[in-house]
Amino acid sequence: MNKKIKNYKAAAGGWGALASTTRFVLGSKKPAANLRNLLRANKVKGFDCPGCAWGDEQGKHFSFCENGAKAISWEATAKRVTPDFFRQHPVSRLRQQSDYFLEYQGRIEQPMYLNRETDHYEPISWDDAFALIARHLNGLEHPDQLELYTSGRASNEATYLYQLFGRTVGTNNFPDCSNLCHEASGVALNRAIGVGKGTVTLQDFDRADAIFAFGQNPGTNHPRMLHSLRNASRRGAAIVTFNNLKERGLERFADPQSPVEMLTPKDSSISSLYLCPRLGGDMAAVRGMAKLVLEWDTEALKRGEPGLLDRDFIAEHTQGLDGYMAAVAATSWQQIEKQSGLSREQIRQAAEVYASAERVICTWAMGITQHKHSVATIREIVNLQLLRGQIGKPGAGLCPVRGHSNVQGNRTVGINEKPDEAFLNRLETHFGLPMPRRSGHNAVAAIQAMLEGRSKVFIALGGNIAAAAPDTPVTAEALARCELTVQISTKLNRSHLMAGREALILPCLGRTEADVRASGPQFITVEDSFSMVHASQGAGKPNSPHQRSETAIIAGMAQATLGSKPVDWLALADNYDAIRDHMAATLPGFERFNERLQQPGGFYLGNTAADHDWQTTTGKANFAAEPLPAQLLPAEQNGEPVSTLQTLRSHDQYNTTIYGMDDRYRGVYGQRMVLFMHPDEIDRRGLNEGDEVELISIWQDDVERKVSGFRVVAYDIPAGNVAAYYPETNPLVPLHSTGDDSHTPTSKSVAVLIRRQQTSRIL
Ligand SMILES: Nc1nc2c(c(=O)[nH]1)N[C@H]1C(S)=C(S)[C@@H](COP(=O)(O)OP(=O)(O)OC[C@H]3O[C@@H](n4cnc5c(=O)[nH]c(N)nc54)[C@H](O)[C@@H]3O)O[C@H]1N2
Ligand SMILES: Nc1nc2c(c(=O)[nH]1)N[C@H]1C(S)=C(S)[C@@H](COP(=O)(O)OP(=O)(O)OC[C@H]3O[C@@H](n4cnc5c(=O)[nH]c(N)nc54)[C@H](O)[C@@H]3O)O[C@H]1N2
Ligand SMILES: [Mo]
Repeated sequence: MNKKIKNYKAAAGGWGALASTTRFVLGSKKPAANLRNLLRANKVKGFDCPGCAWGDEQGKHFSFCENGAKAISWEATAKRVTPDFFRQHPVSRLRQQSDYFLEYQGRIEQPMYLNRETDHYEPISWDDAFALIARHLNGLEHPDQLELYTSGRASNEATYLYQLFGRTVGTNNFPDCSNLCHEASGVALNRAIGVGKGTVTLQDFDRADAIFAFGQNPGTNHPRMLHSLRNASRRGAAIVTFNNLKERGLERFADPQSPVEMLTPKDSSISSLYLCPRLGGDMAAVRGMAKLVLEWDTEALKRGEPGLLDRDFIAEHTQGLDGYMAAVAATSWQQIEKQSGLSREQIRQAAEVYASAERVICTWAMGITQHKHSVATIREIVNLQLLRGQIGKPGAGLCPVRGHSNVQGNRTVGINEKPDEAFLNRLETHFGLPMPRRSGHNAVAAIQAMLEGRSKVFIALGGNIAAAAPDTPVTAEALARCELTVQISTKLNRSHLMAGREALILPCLGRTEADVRASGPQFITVEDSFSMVHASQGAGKPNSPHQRSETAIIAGMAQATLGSKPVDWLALADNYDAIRDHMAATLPGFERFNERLQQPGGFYLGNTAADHDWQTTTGKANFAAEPLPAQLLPAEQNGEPVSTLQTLRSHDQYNTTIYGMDDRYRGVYGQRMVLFMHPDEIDRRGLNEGDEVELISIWQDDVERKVSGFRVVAYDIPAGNVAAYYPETNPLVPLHSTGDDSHTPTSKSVAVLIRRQQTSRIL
C-alpha cells in the first residue's frame, strides 16, 4: 500500500466523493445488486441507510452519500465466512490479523460455536445454540449476572423484543453503544429541558438564521448534513463552526448529486466563522459568548433600547437565571481565554452572530460528548439558547447529531439501564409480569462487573465491544472471564476472538436484505435524529440461507430460555406487526403504530420541549450554574510535556469497521497509524514529520497504557493537542476515565506522553 501525506485541495463531496463511491460499489463483488440497493436507500419504500442517523429529505432523487454507499456495499457483499474458513484459521491466529482483514472476509454464514480444545469455531445448529444460551441463563444464580449489549444499528422491533427478553429474565443490564457516544446529551438535555433528544426537525435547518456546529465532522460522519448546511449558507444563514481541527467538510462542499456544482468550479463555502478551540474548551467558549450577550443586554437597556434577552420566554419558561448570571460573572476572561484557547476577539465574533440572529440552531457530536465535563458543556449550550428563547420556535433549537442510524430509536423503545417507572409500570400491566426495578449496568459498569466475575453471560446485539470500548486489554480480559459470550453479527470482528469460556457467533441479516418470515416479507422501523419514525425494508437477496433476522434470533433465545412467558416469542418473530401492536400498547407516542406507518416518510414522535412542555423536576427549562472545570489536563508531568489526545474517525471507517486506509480530506493515504500534531510542537519536541513515536497515557493507577508505531504528521491543530484514530488508540483510554454523570469514556481528552519510538535492535 502506498503511504503518503498529501494536502487535499478540493472541496468535500465533489468528484472525489463520486469516484470513491464508484470504487466501493464496483469493489463490492455485487455491483449490479448494490447499485439497485443504493437507489432504494432512504426512499419511502426502501431501507433506511445504515450509515448515520441524519434525517431524510423526502422527494430527493438520490438519498445516499459516499459513506452511506460504503456502508451499504460493505454489508451487501457476496463474500462469506464459512465453516471451512474457521477450520483453516485457529482463533489464536485470527487474533493477529487486523480489524480490516477480519471484516473483509465477508458475512458470517452459519451459527458457530468456539471449541476451546481445538481453538477453532465449529458450526452449530440454531436449536443447539439457543439451547446452550438457555442452559447458561437458567443456571445463573441471579439475573443481574447477564449483560445485554446493543449497538445502535438494530431495529426498533428487535430492540423492543430484546429489552422484554432481558426484563423477563429479570435484569436491567442494558449496556449499549450510546454509553460510549451521546450519553452526555441525554443526561444534560433531560435535566435541562426534560427530554433527552434534540428539539429540531430537518425543516428547521431551512429556516435558521445561524447554525452553530460544535465538535463534529459532518463531511465524513454525516455527509447528508452538508446538504442542509450548504443550503443554509446559500440562503445567507451564518454557520459558525467550533472544531479542534480544520475539517474540509466544514470549510467547503460541492454536492456530488448536483450537476451544476459538479461541472462548475464553484463549490459552496460552509462556515462563515471557523474557530478552533482547545480540546474540551467549548464550555469556556460558550461561557464567553454568554458573558458578552449579558453585557450587551445590560448596555442596551441602559441606552433605553430593547435588551438582547428574551425576557418573556425566560419569565414564563425557565428557572435559575440569577444563579447562572452569577456563575457567568464569576468566570474571568482570563480563565475563558486560557481554557478555550480562543481570544476574546474570536469569541466576540461568534457572540455577535449569535446575538444578531433571530433563529439559532446549535448542533454537536463527539467533540462535545466524550470529555469529563461533557454534561456541563451541553448544559452551557442550553443556557446560551435559553437566554434568547431559542428553543421551541421554527428554525431554532438544540440538535445532538446522533451516531448509529437507530441509536435514538433503541433508547425510545426501552434499551436503558435506568428505565423510568412509568415505562416499567406499563410493561407490567400489559404483560402481567413484574419487571425488575434495580438499576442496571452501563457499558463501563458492565465491563467492570465482568472483570470482577459478577457478570457471567454477555450477549451482544451487534457492535464490536472488544474494539469499541476503552482500555482494550482490560475489556478483553473482562470478556474472557465470562462463562458465555454471544455475538449476533453480520461480519467477523475482534469481539468474536476475545470470547468467553464458551462462545457463539449468531449470523444475522442486514438492513438492506429481504426479511421473509412465515407471514410474508417483513419491514422494520427506525427513528432518526429528528424523532421521525419510519419503516425500512430491504430487498436484497440474503447472503446465505442460514442467516436469520435479529428479531428471529432474539425470539429463538427467548423461547428456549423462557418458553412462552410472557408472549409466544416465535409467533411474534413471524409477524412484526404483532410486535408493533405490543409497542403501541406500551410506548407513549406509538399509539396506532402500524396504521401511522402507512404515512409516506413515517411519523413524528414529537418533542415535549419543542412544545414548551417542560417535563423536568421544576416544570421549567433549567439554567445550570456550574463553574468551568478548575483545569483541563496538565501540560507536563515530571518536567516532560503532556499533550491532550483526541481519538477520532478517518474518512474510510465506520466505527470499528475499517473500509480502507485513506483519510482523504485530511490528506492521509495508505495508513492509519498517524499522529496529527502542530508544527511548532513537532519542533519543540525535537521531532520531524514522519518520525515514529509511542504514546503513553497518564492515569491515576500504575498500569502502563502504551501504543507504538505512530507517524508524526504536521496539522492545523492547537499546539498541545494531538489527534489519532480510534480504535487503534483505545488501549490508551483508561476504563475509569469517564464523564461526570455520563460515565462515557473520555475519548476526546486523554493525557499522553509522546516519545520517540525506541527501536529495539535485534542482533
Ligand atoms: N462514515 C462514518 N459515519 C459515521 C461514523 C463513522 O465511523 N463513519 N460513526 C457514527 C457514529 S456512532 C457517531 S457517534 C458519529 C460521530 O461523528 P463525529 O462526532 O463527527 O465523530 P469523530 O470522528 O469522533 O469526530 C469528532 C469531531 O469533533 C472534533 N473535536 C474533537 N474534540 C473536540 C473538542 O473538544 N471541541 C471541539 N469543538 N471539537 C472537537 C474533531 O476534530 C472531529 O472533527 O458518526 C456516525 N457516522
Ligand atoms: N477511542 C474511541 N472509542 C470510541 C469512540 C471514539 O470516538 N473514540 N466512539 C464510540 C462510539 S460514538 C460508538 S457509537 C461506539 C461504537 O461501538 P459499536 O456499536 O459496538 O461498534 P461498531 O463498530 O459500530 O460495530 C460494528 C460491528 O457490528 C456488526 N454489525 C454491523 N451491522 C450489523 C447489523 O445490521 N446487525 C448486527 N447484529 N450486527 C451488525 C458487525 O459485525 C460489525 O463488526 O464506539 C465508541 N468507541
Ligand atoms: Mo456513536
